[in-house]
Amino acid sequence: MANCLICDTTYSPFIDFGEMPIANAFATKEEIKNEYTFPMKVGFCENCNMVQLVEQPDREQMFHENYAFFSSTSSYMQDHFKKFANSVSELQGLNKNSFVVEVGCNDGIMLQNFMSNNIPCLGIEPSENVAKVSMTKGIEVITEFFDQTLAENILELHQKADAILSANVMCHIPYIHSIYSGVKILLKEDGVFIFEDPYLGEIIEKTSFDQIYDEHVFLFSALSVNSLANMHDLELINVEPQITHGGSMRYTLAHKGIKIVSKNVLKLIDKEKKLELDQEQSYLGFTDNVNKIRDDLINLLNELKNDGKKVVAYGATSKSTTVNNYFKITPDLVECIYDTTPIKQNKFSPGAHIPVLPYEQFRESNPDYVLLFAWNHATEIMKKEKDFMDKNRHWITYIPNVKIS
Ligand code: JHZ
Ligand code: SAH
Repeated sequence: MANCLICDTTYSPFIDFGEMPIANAFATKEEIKNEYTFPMKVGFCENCNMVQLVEQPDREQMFHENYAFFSSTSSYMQDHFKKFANSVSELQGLNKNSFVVEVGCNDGIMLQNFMSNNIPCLGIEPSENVAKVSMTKGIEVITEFFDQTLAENILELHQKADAILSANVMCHIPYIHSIYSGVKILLKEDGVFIFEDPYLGEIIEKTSFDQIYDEHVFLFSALSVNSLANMHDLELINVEPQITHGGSMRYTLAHKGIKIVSKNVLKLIDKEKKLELDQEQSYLGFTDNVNKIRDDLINLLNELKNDGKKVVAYGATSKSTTVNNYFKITPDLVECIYDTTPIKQNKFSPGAHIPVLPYEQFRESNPDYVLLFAWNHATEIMKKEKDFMDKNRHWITYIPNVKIS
């Protein structure tokens, strides 16, 4: 039994992944001797509808000066955040007198667009190495964790915000009540708080279990975000599905009673109730679905190994840490992972210790099969590798089920 991080109700986990390492702790040979692990289990709170990790490592173990995820590694995501920023500017009529705050700005992939339109902005980013990249783009960044106290400090130096934005960050924060309290005091009367995160409905429908790892403490739905917003006198006023990260949802919140609530909100809440995302029993088959993918993938990898085929992987994602460790994929099944991120290269993947090599060596490795860990970027990556992946070379994907193409 565990207590809900949102409403303190007790609940039981519905899936147990066993011991898991830090998803982004790519390690040297020395470092793998002292790898940290934690028991990774996920549960559903029937009272407030939040799906959540039972335990999460301390935030400093995940977000620090050697954080391995740099947002701008995908050109599709660069375009996505440009459109996101433009849509906020239009919605709020932003100009040189406005103020935008982004929580978890990483390398500046979103705020660079406000900078180039002369809209004043501030990034909050505790991971110093990625924050530095933002700063080199001229963005003002506070290298601390956002919470209520920081919101109060920001208000001593700045005006209230017309828009508080965040992408793939809110679902990382167990002390979410302090975030919402901070938003409540930092947001102008007619301001908006807009954030997006992987969407629970998609994760259940596609069995995209690999969205579950240390950083993702919450899997949000309109139901759970609505109930959290109400606890802070905020109102969920819009929901917009996104195709990013395998299926995300963008939530717009405002002070209660100030803005018109879109019909989309009630529609999505109704849909979630029809799908029974508000009932514990809906989550009970999830483990069986994950284990079916595991058995199919492990059987395929063993077959390929016995046939003497060369199998490598593409994209040392955070998600792949769950896949490799829960499925027990070892370097004799997948020789190495190619990735474009320098800080991950020439290190070992967390827990499974598969070598991560520079992307530049991918083609010369001459693989027969390529396991696509960055499946959420499939369109971008498959287009980029189209000339190389000829009829003798195949992609392997595993969400929603194992497929060779
Ligand atoms: P990607 C991270 O998840 C962590 P990850 C975090 N918790 C989160 O929520 C999302 O991001 C936002 C590489 N790559 O985006 C770069 C190539 O090599 O799926 C990355 O290492 N070639 C904050 O880690 C990885 O793949 C390419 O052409 O699961 C992609 O990681 C492309 C496009 C990517 O996020
Ligand atoms: N928004 C980017 C980055 C997501 S990575 C994108 O969508 O690609 C998640 C980021 O959240 C990390 O850079 C991490 O350092 C940051 N983060 C974690 N906790 C935070 C907090 N309390 N306040 C601000 N940023 C935080």
